[in-house]
Amino acid sequence: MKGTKRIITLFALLTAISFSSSAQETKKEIPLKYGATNEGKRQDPAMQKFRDNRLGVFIHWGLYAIPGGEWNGKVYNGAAEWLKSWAKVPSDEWMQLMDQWNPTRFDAKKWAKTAKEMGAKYVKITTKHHEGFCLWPSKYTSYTVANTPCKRDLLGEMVKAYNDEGIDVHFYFSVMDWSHPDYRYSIKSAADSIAFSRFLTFTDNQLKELATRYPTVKDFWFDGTWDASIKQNGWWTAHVEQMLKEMLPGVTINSHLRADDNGKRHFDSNGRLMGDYESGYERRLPDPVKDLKVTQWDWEACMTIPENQWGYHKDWSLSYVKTPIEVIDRIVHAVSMGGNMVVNFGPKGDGDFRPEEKELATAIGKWMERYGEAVYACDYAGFEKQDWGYYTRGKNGEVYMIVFNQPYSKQLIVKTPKGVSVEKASLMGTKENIKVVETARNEYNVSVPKKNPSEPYVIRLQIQTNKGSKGSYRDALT
Ligand code: JFZ
Repeated sequence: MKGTKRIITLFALLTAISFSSSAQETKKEIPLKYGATNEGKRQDPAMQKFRDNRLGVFIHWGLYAIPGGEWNGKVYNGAAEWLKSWAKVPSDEWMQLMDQWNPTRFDAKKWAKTAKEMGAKYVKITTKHHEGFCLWPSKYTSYTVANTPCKRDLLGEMVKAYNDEGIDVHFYFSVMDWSHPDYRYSIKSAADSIAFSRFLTFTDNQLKELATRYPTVKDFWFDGTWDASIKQNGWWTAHVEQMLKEMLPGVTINSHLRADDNGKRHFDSNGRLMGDYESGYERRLPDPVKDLKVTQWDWEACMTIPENQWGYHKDWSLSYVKTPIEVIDRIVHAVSMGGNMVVNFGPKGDGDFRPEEKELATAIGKWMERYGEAVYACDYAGFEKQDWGYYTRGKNGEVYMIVFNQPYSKQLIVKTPKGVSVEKASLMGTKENIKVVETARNEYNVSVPKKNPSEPYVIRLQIQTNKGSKGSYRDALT
């Protein structure tokens, strides 16, 4: 009896607490079975590694690399990996490309070396893109490398080669599969529902197969999850996340996979991030001033080198192609806001990279070798953005200024948060100390380097917190 009484009291107390806290909240919590599972950023070692890596490469490689954007003599300007769709090629006809899949110049070790030299800490590989062709010999479909003249397990060779170079392997996986007769864009009938549930079992099998065959995989980046059929089956996306996490402790999953009970994607109906990191920044980045909310969660952006070509396209003259400095700018931009950046490569059908990509990888690698300290394991610094470039913050609290725009005044303005002072500045990669002058309360002029560097450079700031202004500067009284 005593015990029951105690439970009742406890219950009354808990109800009172939950009532008073919900009274303070403006929005009512929507009950969800398949909503977010994490509270805030994951802080376990696997997630920290994901975050500290900061720079990755994407590999888009599939049958689309053979036609390279051209079908029956017509060159399509759209993304090359979507050619089947642009040219309205039936799936069985498209899959005949498998007879030509024989990448004689493919050398996984060389690929891994290129990524390493570029300074990438991880690689995201398209195990299967929308077309449905698998880079591993899947038991569950005949559309795989095993049934091509090549026959080799290309994915397995890549996993080994990248891992041997110390590079983490992430798997890109498209749920939408143009080759599968049971795939549905939406569920409109009982027959659709039966077919689609077969399709989901097929997908589960493929995912389990990948997780079992390649247990060193660190991450799954899902794609092709935007159709109504998947939004109508939010439960399945939660199940996949759970299944992979049980099979591969520490594995990270992108928000792209997920839909909740109400078909809401990325963020659940209560506004919480689903999956472990937000993956909606595709060829775009958050505004460094207006979108600071992104610093509250983990996120990863990805970008193409031309405007929008992920798979190999034979004619890059059809769109603007970014320069190495523009790519480096985007990498730093992402890190300055607490995100990762993945730079895409679309190897050719023969297994070689186009020269432009090789040159870009070398140029990025050179810069990263010199200034990577301001990128790897760095995060949002909490300083107000200035026009000269971006700030990042290292693990020991040091703040980096990555200067992309050299000012005529020869002074780089730094505004510090309240109670934070700049003690010292030095030019990364040299012994040069940089002059710092306090110009107003929480404002400094940091001089540009004596000799104008011919590339974006990094100034390392030693800062102090909980310290008042050194000078006699006061805020204006209004
Ligand atoms: C998808 C694919 O359709 C495309 O071919 C490529 O593989 C790319 C990496 O992913 O396209 C996307 C993915 C995400 C968004 C937009 C297009 N997004 O989040 O806005």
